[in-house]
Amino acid sequence: MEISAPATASEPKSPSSPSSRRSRSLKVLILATLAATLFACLYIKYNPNAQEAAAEKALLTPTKPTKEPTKEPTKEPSKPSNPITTHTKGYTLISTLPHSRDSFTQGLFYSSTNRLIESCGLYGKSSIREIDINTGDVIKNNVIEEKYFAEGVVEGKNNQFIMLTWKESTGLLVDSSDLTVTSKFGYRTHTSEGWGITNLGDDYVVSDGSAWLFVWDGVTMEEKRRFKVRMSDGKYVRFLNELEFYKGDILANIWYSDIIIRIDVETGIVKTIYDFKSLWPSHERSSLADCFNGIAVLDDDVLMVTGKLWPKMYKVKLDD
Ligand SMILES: [Ca+2]
Repeated sequence: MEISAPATASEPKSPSSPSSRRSRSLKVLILATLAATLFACLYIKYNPNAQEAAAEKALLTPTKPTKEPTKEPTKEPSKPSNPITTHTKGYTLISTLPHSRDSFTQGLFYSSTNRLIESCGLYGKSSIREIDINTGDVIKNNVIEEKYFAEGVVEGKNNQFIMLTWKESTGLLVDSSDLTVTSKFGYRTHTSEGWGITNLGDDYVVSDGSAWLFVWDGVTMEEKRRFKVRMSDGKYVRFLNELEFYKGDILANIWYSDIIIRIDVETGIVKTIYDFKSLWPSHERSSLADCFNGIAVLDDDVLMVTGKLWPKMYKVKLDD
């Protein structure tokens, strides 16, 4: 009986060198990697859920920013396609009348019942008063609480006047018949201050000493929109103070200047600068007088203007 030697499992069926085995293993590895990549691509391409998961993973994976975020806008605000050109104009003086020297004028308006109403500032001295339109005499004066520095004032709804306060973020509702404060409301602005207020249809426009104007809803007193006031070249105009609605636009005193600007309410662009430097030239003023402030429209064309602690009020007509 012939006995053959048993073949071992580990014995190669054909002889090969170690280097050729490594080369073959490498090829297998490369082919396997290519096949896996191809499979993954096809899987993602034809599986929407996988695409979504891949996109979400990319969003959630933090990436180091390549540069610091821009803190300030680098571009100027875009100019309107049909820009308004700012013009400088003057005024015509009609007449003058006395102005109480204790009037630190913050707001001035002429009511629908033909009453000239003025608000006066300073802590402990703030008041709302009615002035005789013919003589300049103070007919009625109501001093308000010491903690409030009165600012702009305007005619409101339901026989009330609305008066702002400087840093108290509080609006005062004033009974128009006796000028007493009947209630209050809170508000917020860009600077947290209140400066000027006037009508805009059923709503109100408010300034806060910055370049912003705020449109408040006439019923809720909530802000509906805000816009920045700028010259036709794009430069912002700060320190907007007392306001007045005039022929569809807004007039504004600029704090510590002798000009009144006329603002387009849709674009915020200054249409006209009215130069009042000659009204009471600064070199003629006493040291007691403060700045030009206070605008009231008496009728279509006639305005009353004055200043804080100024001895006169002036009826003027703006040049066309
Ligand atoms: Ca006014």
